[in-house]
Amino acid sequence: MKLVGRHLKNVLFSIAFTSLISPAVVSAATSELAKGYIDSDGKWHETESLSKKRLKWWRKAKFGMFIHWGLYAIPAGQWKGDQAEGYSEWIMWKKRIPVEQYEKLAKKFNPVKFDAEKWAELAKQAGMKYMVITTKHHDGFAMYLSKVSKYNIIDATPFKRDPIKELAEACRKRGIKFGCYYSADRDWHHPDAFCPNQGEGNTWDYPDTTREDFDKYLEQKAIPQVKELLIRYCPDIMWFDGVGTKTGRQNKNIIATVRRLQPDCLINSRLGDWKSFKWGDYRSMDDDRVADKLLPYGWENPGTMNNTYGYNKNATDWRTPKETIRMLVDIASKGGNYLLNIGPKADGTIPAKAVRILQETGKWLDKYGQSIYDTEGSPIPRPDWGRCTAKNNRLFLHIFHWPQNDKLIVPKLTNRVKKAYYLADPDRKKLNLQRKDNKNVTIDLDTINASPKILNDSDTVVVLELDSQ
Ligand code: H79
Repeated sequence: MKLVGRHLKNVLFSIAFTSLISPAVVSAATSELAKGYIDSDGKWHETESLSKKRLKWWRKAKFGMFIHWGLYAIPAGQWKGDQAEGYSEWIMWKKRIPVEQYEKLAKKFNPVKFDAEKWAELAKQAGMKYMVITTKHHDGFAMYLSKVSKYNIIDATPFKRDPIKELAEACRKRGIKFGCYYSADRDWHHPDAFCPNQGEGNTWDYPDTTREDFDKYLEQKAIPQVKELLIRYCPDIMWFDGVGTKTGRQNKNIIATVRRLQPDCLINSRLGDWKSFKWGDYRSMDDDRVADKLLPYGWENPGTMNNTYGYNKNATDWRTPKETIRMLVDIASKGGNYLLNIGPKADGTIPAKAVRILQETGKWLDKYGQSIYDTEGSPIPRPDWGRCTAKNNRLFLHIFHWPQNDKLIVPKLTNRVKKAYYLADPDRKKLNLQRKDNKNVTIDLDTINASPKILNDSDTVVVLELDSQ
């Protein structure tokens, strides 16, 4: 009950709403409560302002934890002695593992060291404001108690605990928003979720393409499971992963399901075409991709630390904490969010390298967080020394490369400038400013007199206060 809390009204309403009223009958009259409405053709309608309202917390949050955890953590990128590079969550597809064999992994899945409190605490320490975890990846295995399919963590593993429930509670206790990743387009376990157009379906167990009936899969499994997630965990985000297998009608059906049951729940853009931003409240860029410039809508980088989402014991190309911090700054300077992924191990622990990255980033955010949270993208062109973020009348100048002679040049700023100081300087000692002919502003960084405590190897931040916004 505690978990349901503030959502209770919506859920109770929605249950009544979905069971008593057929979608076609619902009119604009109920739109206040449902935040949108379904017309007589069964189409979902809503306004941009509704989406903006829903997005408010998310735009401020900037930094979230993505978690890829499933049966694939057991092979961890290695199958029968054979290495599989990259995405370990794709091992079933890469090695064409028959359903019957892959299912056996469930019997071995017993992550006794899993501790939801520890994971949520780590996210908090890292300065992350939301968490999104895989509830079902492409392998079709539900990481929560599902009545829809026995292929789930309670019914099929010796573990018999529901990590999604435990994490949702641990996050909410700490004020961290909670989201469910759900792979709607692919399901290598279900014979009807074939996705032939992408060639990324399970063709080894189900080679007969005439059997494919995507509607059947959606009706039997995906939609009922999405409903379970919405009602049981009241997610703040439904993070759909897809590749455009579904038709417009099928996508709308999924969206309407979410809106009816959890009107405030955010939906990412990966319904329909992977590349476009046609559906949902905000845009998820391609895996590991960052926008090249400031975008006029909410966007997110679903990023890995090491070119795999699931735990891969062979992964070598780990990013450093410094690179991670700079990535976060780069993303914020373009108005986006960073959904940084971890791939926990099959025993329930988080790889030490990931923990270090998170802790170091958290330490930096403890000091410099106000230059990230609730900021907007840069109003000036990208400077060669680093990045810029902004909030009201303040610009945050993020220095990645120290400028020659300590002279930091801020290009193309038309506002009048008031003062500049190091963000980490408790005395806010003013730095000298110069501007000639209303052109670039030059700040004298005065490193000789600056305390070493206010300089940072990953990113030193200088605040520039402007006269007006
Ligand atoms: O969950 C993570 C990925 O598993 C998932 N999205 C993120 C968040 C994802 N699903 N599809 N894709 C990513 C794109 C497909 C990539 C592929 Fe490949 C390229 C499939 C086959 C070639 C990379 C290399 C994945 C498997 C082999």
